[in-house]
Amino acid sequence: MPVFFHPKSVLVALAAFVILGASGGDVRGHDFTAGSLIIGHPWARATIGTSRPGGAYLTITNKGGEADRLTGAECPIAERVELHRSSVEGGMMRMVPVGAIEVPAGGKVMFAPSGYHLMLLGLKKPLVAGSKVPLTLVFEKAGRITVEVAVEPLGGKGGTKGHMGHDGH
Ligand SMILES: [Cu+2]
Repeated sequence: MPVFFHPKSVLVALAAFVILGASGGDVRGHDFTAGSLIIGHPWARATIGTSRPGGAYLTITNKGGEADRLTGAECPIAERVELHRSSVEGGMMRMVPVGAIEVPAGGKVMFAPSGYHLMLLGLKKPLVAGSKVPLTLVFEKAGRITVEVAVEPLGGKGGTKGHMGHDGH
């Protein structure tokens, strides 16, 4: 007698494998997909206390044929979230609030300590390394996308120099 698998049980086994494969893995690789937008590895640097704002970073990839715009963000542990851009002017790191950030069709926008970032103002509790914080991104077309921001240790990426301009908040 040949061994016989019911086709359905094979499908179920395959589906389980795919789900496990997608959810496993480390925090650094976490991505969130909503429509044609992919939010890649949202992370924030841990804060000491709550007196200074937190900075959150991610990449937005637009696989669609239409441009979209990030117009704002919300975080339950911050009073408000602002979109900022850091730049070096005359040897000084400064940052300016930006109203909206365009994500071109087929393009990618990278947030990093020395460029675009999301500033978490009025923290209600510190950002603790190893924890995850929900963050809702608001897009003009795609609407609201909630992702989980992985909090990384202070100085974990690129040191703390990029955040010196935040002392004035
Ligand atoms: Cu900032």
